[in-house]
Amino acid sequence: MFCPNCGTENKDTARFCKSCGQPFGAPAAPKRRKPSWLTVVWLLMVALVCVVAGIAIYSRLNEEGIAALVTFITTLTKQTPVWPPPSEPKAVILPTVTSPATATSPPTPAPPSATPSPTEALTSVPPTATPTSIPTPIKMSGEIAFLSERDGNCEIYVIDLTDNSQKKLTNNSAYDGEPDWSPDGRWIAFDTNRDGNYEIYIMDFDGGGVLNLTQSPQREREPDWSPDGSMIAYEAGDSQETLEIYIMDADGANRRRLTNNPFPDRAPAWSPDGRRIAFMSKREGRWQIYVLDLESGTTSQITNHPDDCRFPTWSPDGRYIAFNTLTDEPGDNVGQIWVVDADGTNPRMLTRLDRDGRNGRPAWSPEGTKIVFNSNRDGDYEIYIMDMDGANPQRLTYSARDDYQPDWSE
Ligand SMILES: [Ca+2]
Ligand SMILES: [Ca+2]
Ligand SMILES: [Ca+2]
Ligand SMILES: [Ca+2]
Repeated sequence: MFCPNCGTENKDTARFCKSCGQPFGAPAAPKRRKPSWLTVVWLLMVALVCVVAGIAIYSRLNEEGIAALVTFITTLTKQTPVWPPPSEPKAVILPTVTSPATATSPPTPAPPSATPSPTEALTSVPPTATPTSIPTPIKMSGEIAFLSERDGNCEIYVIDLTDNSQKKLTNNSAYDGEPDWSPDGRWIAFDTNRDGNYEIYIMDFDGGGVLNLTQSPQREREPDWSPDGSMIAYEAGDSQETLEIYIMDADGANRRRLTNNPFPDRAPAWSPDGRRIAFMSKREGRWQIYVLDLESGTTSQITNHPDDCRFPTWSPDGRYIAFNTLTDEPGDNVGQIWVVDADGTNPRMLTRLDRDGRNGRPAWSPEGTKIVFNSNRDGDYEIYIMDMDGANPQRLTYSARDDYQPDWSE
């Protein structure tokens, strides 16, 4: 080794320089300074300040901030962010779907009552396919007379609602139609051209006792018994355009004309109190419903509808008049059943179809809770019953030919 003092080379084992006497020996390890107590206190204070500051910052951060921070940190470490911490699985609550029908929306202003407008039917009648079998018979009281062409000719049939059985009352090659029950249910008035032109006939409830009441060269049709059974109202004229309203005794005597104007007046319907007769008239251009007061002789217009209004019929309590509308636009052949208060207010449509179809010829049940009518909604005409608000339509006939013009026995 060389002496660090004089540079003289000495033996590696020498302890002193042979030239200058410098002692060699192992270099002394540097002395480590022990940390003083002040340094320890200082570090503890710094750590305490950091903890306090961390708690303060944590308490001021919201969860989103912390979550973002965690996300940032975990992104750096390529771990899936988890915030908030996983908890117990919760039940899945699907959002409530609010249908348009029940959605809360501003009420639609009511149309002016002077001009009847179609109102939403309480229950619409969806188109249905023609059933292949007749369903369970409807159990109700009374009988419904109607016209059917099921045997190739217009004949009058009766459905007994207690067992849904049907029987044929007329049997000839002429037209037989527009049946109307007498109030006591013993007779049915109808019209037929079996004697050459249309006459008012009556027959008993099983088709016997047929009697021609009018025997005139005019056409007499659409009979309607008075509520006490003593008289019959009907339409008569030389042609379809000259029809007027008439009444006669139930034996055909004492015929009197009630209307007299250049326009056709048709289909009389006696009010339950016997004081008024509703009918349809074309005096305003379209068929509309009118009511004639038999005491005063005054006539009131009941409907003012853009479509034809036809075949009025009183509810048994006299409060309402049912009728049917019929559009006559080409290709738009739709008929609906309506009810209006007997004074002409509050018209409402009971039927509504999504496709073309004719609903017509309404007649009331004896209790006034149901309405029978004819409709070709399923193809050819059939007889249907519905509640007086239009709900629960039920089909009564299933023949392949037309069934129409129903009337419910009282
Ligand atoms: Ca016939
Ligand atoms: Ca006649
Ligand atoms: Ca007339
Ligand atoms: Ca039919």
